[in-house]
Amino acid sequence: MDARATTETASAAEAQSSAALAVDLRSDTVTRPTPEMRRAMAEAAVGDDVYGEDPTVNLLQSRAAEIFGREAALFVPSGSMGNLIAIKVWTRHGNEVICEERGHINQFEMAAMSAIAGCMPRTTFVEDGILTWERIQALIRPKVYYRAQTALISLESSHNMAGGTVYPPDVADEICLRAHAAGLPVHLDGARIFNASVALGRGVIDLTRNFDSVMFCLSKGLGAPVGSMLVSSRDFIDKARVYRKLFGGGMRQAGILAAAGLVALEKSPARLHEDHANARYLAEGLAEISGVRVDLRKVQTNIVIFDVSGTNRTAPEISVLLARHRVLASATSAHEIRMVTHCDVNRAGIDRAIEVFRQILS
Ligand code: TLP
Repeated sequence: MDARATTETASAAEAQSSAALAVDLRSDTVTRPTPEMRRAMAEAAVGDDVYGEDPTVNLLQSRAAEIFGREAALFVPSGSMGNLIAIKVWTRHGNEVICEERGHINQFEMAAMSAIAGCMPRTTFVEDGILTWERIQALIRPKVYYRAQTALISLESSHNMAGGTVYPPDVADEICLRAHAAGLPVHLDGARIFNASVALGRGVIDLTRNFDSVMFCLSKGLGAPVGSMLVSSRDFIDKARVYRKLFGGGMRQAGILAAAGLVALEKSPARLHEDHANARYLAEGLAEISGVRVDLRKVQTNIVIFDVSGTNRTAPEISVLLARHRVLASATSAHEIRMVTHCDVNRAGIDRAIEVFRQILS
């Protein structure tokens, strides 16, 4: 056997087992499929989904449409592709898309909105990430032929980089209704819409009914290994399917993945309140450490973003020290760290994270 291959395999396995031993708070994307998901994957009925013949994908799509009270849904490989497809459906080259400055579509999607959809982001910064109609209205271009035209508004709830904040339903509804009156569609990057739903105690239909399209992720807090969904009208989904293929996202026996997604969709929302309680407990624990500043009002879901400038260390330095003690977190800037709770970290793990944090700063 090739010695190099053996070494690589060993180090990949080592990396996996040390990540498994770690308290991994880098993201809720790091979860591993549950035994129930793995069983469902092994037993999934499959077919060629490009031909629309995968029964498990079709079931996932019809359940997602039903849960969101929409005509249709589409299984896509990632949240980023789902957002890009929505932008493509709603816009043409040379259009503008209004979003909050730290929105995932603006900061973390490889400038795909411009590189692939040919659109310019038109952004504004709001401390808690929650746009209002007043803010948006000021960014809409006048309808004159010599200005680029606004074609889409995109909101994010929960707002990842604002620390998991959620749109109050009346604020989101007002934006959607006024946008429609102005002839503009509104897309929701609802990667974590189930977290928003749990935080607000309102069903996802209720929170999303006025949006023209919604993307949500199966592979974040819901714990599936791969995949996101677009939900909307039949007409939108028919167009979205074309763009999914154009972007290389046409999958074949994808029922293997959809099977885990179905388990995630049916079972996981009911346990998200545990992640929220852990995030609050974590935030309160961190807030007691000297030099750490946490805005507890923003800790509404499973994300805690906090400021470490008072510790005399930078956020990247702290995250390296934490990693040495197998507590993993992401530095999101020179002085801010993000920790995300999820189903693979329990209360004991949170206690360990707080304790290690306290130790490395003392
Ligand atoms: N977010 C990831 C990173 O890309 C930052 C994370 O660790 O939080 N919308 C939102 C609001 C997201 O947070 C993410 C992923 C996506 C879209 C994209 O989903 P994927 O990773 O499936 O492309």
